[in-house]
Amino acid sequence: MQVIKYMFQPHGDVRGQLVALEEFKDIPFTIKRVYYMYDTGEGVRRGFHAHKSLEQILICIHGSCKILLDNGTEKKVVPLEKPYEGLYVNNNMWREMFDFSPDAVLMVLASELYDESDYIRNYDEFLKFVKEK
Ligand code: T46
Repeated sequence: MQVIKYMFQPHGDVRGQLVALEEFKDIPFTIKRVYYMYDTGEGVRRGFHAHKSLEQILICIHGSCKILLDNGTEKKVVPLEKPYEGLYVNNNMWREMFDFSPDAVLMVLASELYDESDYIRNYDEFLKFVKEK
């Protein structure tokens, strides 16, 4: 499984750091939605689903967390620890987010608006879906 992690260019000076993200320049799709999660409780694991067509970039803009990626045959755990790194998560990929530090803010840039019908929330259905692809 190929893990695609983007290293964004911080514009740093004596004032600190600034990262700018533009669609089709830093992000490989049109950004239709941004959401973020914070105040994630200790030991919480989120996700447990795949998407039929959604593409996303996950950026832990504060603190740290880990992402489990599972394409149906292989699994990989990717730590997100820097505000300038972004994990590309394609469709057809089971994902779980865990090991959130108490101060973690996980921001997600998404290629589509929220659509519950794009979710595959059952793991057996996910395996069937990727096998049929
Ligand atoms: C994903 C991972 C990385 C909305 O109303 N709009 C939204 O855009 C989103 C993302 C969620 N919601 C609602 C739906 C649920 O009632 O917020 C609630 C929590 O969503 P969910 O349980 O799907 O959250 P996670 O953390 O399990 O998964 C989220 C995204 O849903 C998902 O697409 O890839 O983060």
